[in-house]
Amino acid sequence: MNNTSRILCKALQDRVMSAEAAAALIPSGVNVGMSGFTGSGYPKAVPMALAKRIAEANREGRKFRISVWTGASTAPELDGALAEADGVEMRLPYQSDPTCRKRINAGEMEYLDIHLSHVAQFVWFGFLGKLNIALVEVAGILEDGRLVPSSSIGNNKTWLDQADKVILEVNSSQSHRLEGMHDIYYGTNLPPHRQPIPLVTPRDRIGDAYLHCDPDKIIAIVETSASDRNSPFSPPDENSQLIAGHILEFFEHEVKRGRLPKNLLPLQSGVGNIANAVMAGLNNGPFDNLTAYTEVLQDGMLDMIRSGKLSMASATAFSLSDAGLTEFNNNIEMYREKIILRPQEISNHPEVIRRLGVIAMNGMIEADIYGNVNSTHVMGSAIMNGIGGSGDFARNAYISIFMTPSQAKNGKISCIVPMASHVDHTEHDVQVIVTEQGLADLRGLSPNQRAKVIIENCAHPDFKPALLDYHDRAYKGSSGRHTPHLLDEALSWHRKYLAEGHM
Ligand code: 0RQ
Repeated sequence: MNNTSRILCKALQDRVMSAEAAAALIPSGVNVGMSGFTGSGYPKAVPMALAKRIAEANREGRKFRISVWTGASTAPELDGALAEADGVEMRLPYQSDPTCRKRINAGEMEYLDIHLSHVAQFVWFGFLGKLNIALVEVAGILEDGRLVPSSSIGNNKTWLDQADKVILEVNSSQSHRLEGMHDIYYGTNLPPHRQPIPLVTPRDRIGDAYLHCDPDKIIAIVETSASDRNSPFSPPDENSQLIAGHILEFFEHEVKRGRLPKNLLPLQSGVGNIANAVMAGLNNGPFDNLTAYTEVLQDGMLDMIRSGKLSMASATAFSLSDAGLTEFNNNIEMYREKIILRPQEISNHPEVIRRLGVIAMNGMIEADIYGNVNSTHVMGSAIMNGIGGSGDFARNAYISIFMTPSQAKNGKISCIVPMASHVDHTEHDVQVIVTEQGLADLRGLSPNQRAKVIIENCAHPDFKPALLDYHDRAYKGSSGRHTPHLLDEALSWHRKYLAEGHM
């Protein structure tokens, strides 16, 4: 593929049309599988044209709604526009858009928040109903109809395979040198014939660099040129740096004890400020020849590749700032040798995560004193984003780390609580908890031992006495002493925040 022409397949050229014409091919009531993962590789034009159509229909009193399935979060031009138009019946498997969040929490939009590695299998087996239309951004179409994937893969392979009809957006703002960076696994991946995934290091290629699609299913092709969302990157704040420091110290300790190799094990890192701070810490730290087996590649990992600290990164999507994207495009010849993008059922595959011994590092909303982690719900009921890939990694990792500042809302709320108001990761899947106060290594500890270490090492001093007092009284007063709780009191902790108006 060259940089001037992106639709090389002659047989498909007659299907090129405007975004409005393509959006007119999507009827109300359908399930649409869209590309997009953490703000990259999402369709930029058709969802906005569709949102306009939906808004018009709704104004005229004709209810028009579709269900939107994606890889993960997208951008205002997709989630924001469709939610604003009240055009989404069901959203899955992950979102982080403020308008979507508002509608979901107001009961105006259904949301199915599922492990990202599960989506493809759920669709293949029909657990989610029929996928009617795939709407997928690609970087180009080759002469023979093969598709050059864009800046994320997510569930695109599944959407193209499973949908009755396909609409493609061909985005010329994506570098044509993305061609060859992807690895799409087309192996037998369904029971009862499922085979082992033949991937034993993050650098292994096990598939094809292109996506395939039956040309007869392609009903529209739209040319676009807008770039990805590219959220701004802020330098790590003090808490993030402290958290990163604790994690680095922990790694050094583990290497000394012979429980981690000198170049650690493949790293998975969630998105956001803390994750970037950990990457910055590793970039200045003592470990070399690191690898990543992760979902999302942020600026921090690019920095590590550039400095030579990170020798290989496998992911399913980029999530870069504008500066990160410029750096990537300017030096793409170097980066393309060190980055592989895969479908999310492979980037997040439990079998591979366990085999590689991934070190998983994810953010959380709160953890309780026994190590149960809430990643998704404020006050046990209002969704923030979703579980995303955190569960795929946490359960199967070699070491599963959860990180948060010890307090939220300007110190009004403790992120260490007696009983998590919602549990995404149980005490059995959480091995290390870190706040700016310190790190709690929970491996090998019983619930009461864990409570002491979590409160002592991770809770903010303003909340420590109340948590110690709770645990002490629960130990004395609850019916069982294995995981002591005073049930009435446990959740009044959150009730107090509500009463004070912090949530
Ligand atoms: O809300 O901005 O309205 O004040 O939660 O909190 O501190 O900015 O932290 O951006 O790292 O997000 C768990 C949400 C953390 C994220 C979560 C409020 C806080 C703020 C965000 P405001 P911060 P982060 C890879 C892995 C699940 C998915 C995942 C997440 C907002 O990490 O979505 O891990 N994880 N995926 O004020 C009340 C508390 C709170 C609280 C924070 N205890 N009580 N509000 N907040 N703690 C990526 C993918 O899977 C795609």
